[in-house]
Amino acid sequence: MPAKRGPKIISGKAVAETIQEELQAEIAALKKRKLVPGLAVVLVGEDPASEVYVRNKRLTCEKLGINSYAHDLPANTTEKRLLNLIAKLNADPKVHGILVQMPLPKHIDEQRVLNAIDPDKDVDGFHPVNVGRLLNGEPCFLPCTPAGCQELLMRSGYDPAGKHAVIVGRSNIVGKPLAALLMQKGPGGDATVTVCHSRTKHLARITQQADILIAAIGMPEFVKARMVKEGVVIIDVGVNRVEDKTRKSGYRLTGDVDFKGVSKKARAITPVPGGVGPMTITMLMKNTVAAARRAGK
Ligand code: L34
Repeated sequence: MPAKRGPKIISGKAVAETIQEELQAEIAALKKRKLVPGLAVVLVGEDPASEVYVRNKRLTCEKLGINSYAHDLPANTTEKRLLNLIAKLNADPKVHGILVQMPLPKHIDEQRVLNAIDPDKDVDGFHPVNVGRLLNGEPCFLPCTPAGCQELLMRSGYDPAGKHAVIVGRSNIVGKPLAALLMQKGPGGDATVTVCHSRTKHLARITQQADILIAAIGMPEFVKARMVKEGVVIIDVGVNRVEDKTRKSGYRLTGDVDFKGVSKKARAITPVPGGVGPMTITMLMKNTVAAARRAGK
């Protein structure tokens, strides 16, 4: 018997590079019109994972020629001060996009902060106006992680149209908006979508039906081989830090999927790191360029 080949590894890193090259051309065209896209990146407190993600976002801005405006605030910043900053950024014509990295410290009401961002600068797509537009199928800023998952599927040759996409996780950041995107009529959509979560009964029976399985529950290696069918395409959104004393950092990154086990059955799978993470960042850049283009009209 021939040796079974492993799954195709869907490299988010590589796809992100391609999209970034496309963006660089657009940014160059905007610059000829003296328009430099600007992104305000707001970080409150010192969550170590958030610090890494925010650094990656700022570095990518730099690489592409987007102006990034850093606002690092201490963990004890009041909600009022943060709202004041957002009001200033809303009014600043150099700032086309505003990103407030989540999670925020517990004493700050996240939704109140998101509601304060001008929907035309809401490059995360978290403002209720943009969430509503997404559900209605109107043009809007697409939330970065769900948009990244969709692009990754389309550009890797796994069109979700007519497929059963099962999403594990129902967060406002990933699960809910991704369900809306994949069920949307038209390119990148037309899937039959099932959303599962921590209270779902017989979860494995449902995940076993997935043609495309998206794991976004934030639990390391939650999805096991027995929970998927042969030939499934897997998008692993999880970025979990698990203790690993053999590493200098003291931890390693792992997704929400048992990569090794599931690889025996999957047709294709995203790695962690190097999968959805770089796509999230790239979609943020794409939204920022779109915001600048619109502001210049
Ligand atoms: N406001 N908050 C707001 N917008 C977002 O879109 C996010 N998200 C999530 C958390 N909070 C947010 C992100 O930016 C998750 N997220 C994110 C961004 C980048 C990466 C992971 C999550 C990333 O760069 N991941 C790398 C590994 C990074 C590492 O070494 O830790 C990867 O290759 O997966």
